Amino acid sequence: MYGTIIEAILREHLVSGTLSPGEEIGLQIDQTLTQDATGTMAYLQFEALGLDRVRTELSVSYVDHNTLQTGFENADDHRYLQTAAARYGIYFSRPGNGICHQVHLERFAAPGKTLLGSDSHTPTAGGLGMMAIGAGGLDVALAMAGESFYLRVPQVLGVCLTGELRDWVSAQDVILHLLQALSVSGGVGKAVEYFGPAVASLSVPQRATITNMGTELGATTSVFPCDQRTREFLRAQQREEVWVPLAAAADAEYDEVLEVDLGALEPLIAQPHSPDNVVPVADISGQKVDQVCIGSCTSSSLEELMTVAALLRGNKVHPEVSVTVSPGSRQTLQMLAGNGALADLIAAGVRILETACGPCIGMGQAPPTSGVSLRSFNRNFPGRSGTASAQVYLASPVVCAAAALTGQITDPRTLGEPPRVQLPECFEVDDSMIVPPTTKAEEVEVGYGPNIKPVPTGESIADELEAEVLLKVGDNITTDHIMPAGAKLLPLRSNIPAISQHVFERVDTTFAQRAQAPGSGVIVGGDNYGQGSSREHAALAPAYLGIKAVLAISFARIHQANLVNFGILPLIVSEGDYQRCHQGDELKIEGVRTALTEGRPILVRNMTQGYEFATIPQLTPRQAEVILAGGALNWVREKLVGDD
Ligand code: MIC
Ligand code: SF4
Repeated sequence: MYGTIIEAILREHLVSGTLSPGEEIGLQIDQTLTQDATGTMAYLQFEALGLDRVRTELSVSYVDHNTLQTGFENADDHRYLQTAAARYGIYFSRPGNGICHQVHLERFAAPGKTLLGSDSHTPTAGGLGMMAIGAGGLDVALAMAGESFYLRVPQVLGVCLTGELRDWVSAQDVILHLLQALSVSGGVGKAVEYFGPAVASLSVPQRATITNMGTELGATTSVFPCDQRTREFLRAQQREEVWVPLAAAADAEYDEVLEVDLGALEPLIAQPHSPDNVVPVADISGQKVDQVCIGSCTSSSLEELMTVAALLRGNKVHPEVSVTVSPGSRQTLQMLAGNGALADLIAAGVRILETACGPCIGMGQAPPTSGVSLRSFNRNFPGRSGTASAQVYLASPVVCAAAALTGQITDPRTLGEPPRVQLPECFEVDDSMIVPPTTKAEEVEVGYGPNIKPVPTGESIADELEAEVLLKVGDNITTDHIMPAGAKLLPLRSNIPAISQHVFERVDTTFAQRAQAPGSGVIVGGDNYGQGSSREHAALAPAYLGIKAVLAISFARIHQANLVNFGILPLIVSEGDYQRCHQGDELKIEGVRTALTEGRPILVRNMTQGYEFATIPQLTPRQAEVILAGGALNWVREKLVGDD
């Protein structure tokens, strides 16, 4: 990683450890962000640390995921978040102000700084040269308390961009191309750094689309250089003062290099049910669609939505297609309203939704039974849309707009000349929906509604575990499988006892009940277990049900850290042992504490089948201490007491 931007930012923020790939380091975090679906837990955990004020340079609390308010629960969460923000010195971006990643890019992100966010798409801010990383809420709470953020040093994958995007080809096609090449686990343990002559041809919002969806590669983060285009963007946001030039050294060494010729790309589309199931749009054109949703933190910038509006101007959406647009931020919505593009969308028959995550996280707009939905989003995991039988496809906003007009998947190149939009020199800056920290914090009373329950704390792990394999699942299991979201469940994010009853319900409706009865159990998973969202509920809720360990061939980064934070043992098993183990098998795991202390493999006896196999705890020495302490909150408390 010598000479890379990633190395420079890591070095400048290094608190402990050395910069060799795979080693755990402690990083100083400059900024944090949270959103409402993960934020309530993060702030409850921050409160449990007993500090008066955050110790970061800047922390922002956004409300964007759950804005439906189908009952008092959300409204109470919003009140809690707003009062906690005021109490602890945090900026509060009110519901309606936009999706956290879009607003952060526009208003707060700063090149060369570190950002930790309790949302997996936090790397969006890498589009302007920030080292932005997604994590569980507890890690963000600890960063707000001034503690280091721990991560394994990633390898640096350098992506050299050459050529220039052709007509109708978008930034989303660049990342869909990478997903096709590398798969949803191709970026695990890596950070992606873009360089090359074509970087300058991409605007900051285009770069942010690419870094945003870099999350789907499993990458720790994705970063673009900070150049004159970044400076123009920051100037247009009236924030030029945060600009600093950032580029890799001429002799920079990447662990791996991949070249992408932008000029060779064509419009691409991810088919159900994985973002890496990518084919050229032309290959499946003619497939009828029932729904088109444009928006999300991936592709909802002013430029993209103006292009969509220009394409729809004077036309009507297909009568059998329900078309929605959710602008990424209030700034974008306001500017679309001001320049007439919003009127064009409305006239074309588009359903305009709130500036929020909306359909992306199943908050409304569930497709019809077996319906085909085309979305400019980043994830099409099974059931995430709210309809189990839906077929969700992912593509760029122009591909979505083309289908909105024709009623079928359409290669936009068949539509002739693309619309050219003229972007204004300046964005309309109005931060009135962002409440800054108050100077009278001590007078603020934090409001807890009845649905906000305390965060359960873990117990230190026993030396001997006897547990049944409650569930065996395959490869690439997502946190949407483990802890589903959507309109019914997001209101329960502040209530672990209630939400835990829904763990794995899309896979096995009996899971929660079966897990809770004995009070201990293990899960067996394949490759890349826990990919996707950063939601710590996918660890916290199983821990609440009594899950003690997950045995998997490999783990996704954020989920592995969340398991450790809540005291669940992540154990690596070989492919053969994975195959051999069955659901319902009784396992005996002995000498756990000694093995963890000594950093040794842990032997597991399969009592049902009568054989023994070795597992490797996937833990750094610090993480072993955390598991021994019964989770990160206990570990930090012990550490703070020890420091006194
Ligand atoms: C997602 O896109 O899955 C989410 C919803 O934004 C999650 C966070 C959450 O589950 O609250 C993420 O990406 O981390
Ligand atoms: Fe929101 Fe979807 Fe982005 Fe997650 S991926 S932050 S749900 S818009």
